[in-house]
Amino acid sequence: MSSQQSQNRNSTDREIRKRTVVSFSVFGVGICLAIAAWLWLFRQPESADGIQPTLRKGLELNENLFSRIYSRKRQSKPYKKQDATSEVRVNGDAGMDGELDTTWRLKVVRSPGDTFLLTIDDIKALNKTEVVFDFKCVEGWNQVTWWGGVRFSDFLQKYNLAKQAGMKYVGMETPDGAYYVGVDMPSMLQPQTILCFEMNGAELPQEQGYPLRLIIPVKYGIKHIKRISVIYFSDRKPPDYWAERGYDYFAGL
Ligand SMILES: Nc1nc2c(c(=O)[nH]1)N[C@H]1C(S)=C(S)[C@@H](COP(=O)(O)O)O[C@H]1N2
Ligand SMILES: [Mo]
Repeated sequence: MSSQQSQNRNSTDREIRKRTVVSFSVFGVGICLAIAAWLWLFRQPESADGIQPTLRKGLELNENLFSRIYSRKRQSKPYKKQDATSEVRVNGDAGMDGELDTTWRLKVVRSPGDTFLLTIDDIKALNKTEVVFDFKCVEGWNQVTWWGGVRFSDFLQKYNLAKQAGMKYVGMETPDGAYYVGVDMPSMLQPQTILCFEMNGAELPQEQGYPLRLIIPVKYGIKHIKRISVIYFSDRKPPDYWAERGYDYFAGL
């Protein structure tokens, strides 16, 4: 080996060693940063729903993105009535104690302090819309089900709630206030979203939300509130039972 060659080889070895040291240092610093970030993240106080504020911000960013991407034009896949199950599952009984009768009234809050009451016949007097869709629960089950009611958009039009339709959210509650949801207005105005009073062509059974529930095929089951008693409008997110327990507020499909 000439001295020139051995000098070249030495400088190559040195170069390799230097690069190895550099890459291990970069790797080490990376690991330290990751650990520091992890510690920082999990030392932050939890928010009310038990989720780290930084992760919560991530969820909120997702929500904003998705609510923009999915416009009012989005549709849930329609099915035929024959595809619908006759044994509809019953799931979720918050706010469902006892039974309701015809003394029930729907309270509509135009704005705080400005309300009016409707009977179920007032609602049935509007055009009926039927919806057959694949109902999906976040727990992992789904079933094709058939519902009847009035489009929420028709309801707003009939009761001159155009100004309210310009707000960002709709809030709904059971009579005892034990179950409550907030839904973004674009999803409420989607043509498959109905205030529902029928299932499988017959009166809505008690355990499915008699006399009135929400059917909103572009959302997971958690938003399909049974036994609605109050409807109100807001530019701020109404409280939401499952969002407070860590689920995504938007809950879109
Ligand atoms: N009032 C009320 N509505 C509710 C719930 C509830 O616990 N209380 N659970 C929700 C959930 S998680 C699902 S999956 C659906 C189930 O509707 P079903 O019982 O008609 O199948 O109702 C939704 N609406
Ligand atoms: Mo659910």
